[in-house]
Amino acid sequence: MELQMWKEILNPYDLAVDELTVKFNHMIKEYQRNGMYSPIEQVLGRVKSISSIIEKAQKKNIEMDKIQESLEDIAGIRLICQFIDDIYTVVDLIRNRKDMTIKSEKDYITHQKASGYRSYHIIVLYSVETISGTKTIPVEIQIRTLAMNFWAIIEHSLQYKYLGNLPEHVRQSLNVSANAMVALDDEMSEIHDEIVDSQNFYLVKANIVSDILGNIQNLYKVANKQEIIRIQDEFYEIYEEGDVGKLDQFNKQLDIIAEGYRAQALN
Ligand code: 0O2
Repeated sequence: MELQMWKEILNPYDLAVDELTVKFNHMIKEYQRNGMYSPIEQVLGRVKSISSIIEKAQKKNIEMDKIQESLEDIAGIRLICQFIDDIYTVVDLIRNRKDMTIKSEKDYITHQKASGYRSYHIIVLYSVETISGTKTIPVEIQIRTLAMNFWAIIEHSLQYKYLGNLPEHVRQSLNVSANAMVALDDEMSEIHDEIVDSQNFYLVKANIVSDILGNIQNLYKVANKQEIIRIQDEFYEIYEEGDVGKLDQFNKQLDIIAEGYRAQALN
């Protein structure tokens, strides 16, 4: 096939990778701007090189004119996450999108490959507008953790170096490091839970403080100045201690005081 032909064939794949890279990067920005944790850490995109396409087509006995229908990973997006749970969050985000349709999914995390490879693969059908009209093409989205990505990159380059015939000692090292990768991700998942817990803890504290401030504001209307000053001083003292239990207790006391004033007003 002539180089010009390749360029024409690869053009929509190029566009799809560019567009999807922008879209997924924008998701990260949206999370950050809203002060939220982003399940996506990094977005990478690539169009398979012509030599890799030819190599894969030969390996799979695909005729050159059938490449576009038969190869689903000419356009590839890689989404890197911090934690395993994030991967499944990202999978759900993709499932809910209206600008792509899921063609197939492979969960190599639950079903780790014999090589040790772990990753979640989704083939989506994605439409791009080119000067010759709308083209709908498959895009392979690989979703994996930092640890999974590290292992896969190393293994891939070793496979390349040894032309797929890994010496026994290299194979063993890759097995050991694959186990380490699983252990690292599991360990990190534990920390993930702790982070979520601590975020919830701060949310609870923020809500109690907001209730207290609302209560004090309401008491301004009914209580005398000296009592308000006493309540405020007590609040600052407890707040500085940082004990959420004490803040909650204090808030309940304020509720009782406010209730007392309400009852007085009714009599
Ligand atoms: P590249 O250079 O990364 O694009 P097949 O490729 O024949 O195994 P299939 O159906 O195309 O099968 O898809 P599969 O198994 O989902 O794998 C597609 C891609 O996943 C591969 O593309 C790799 O990127 C990655 N992958 C799958 N298995 C392994 C593995 O054992 N080790 C590593 N490092 N990566 C893997 P390509 O075209 O092989 O390579």
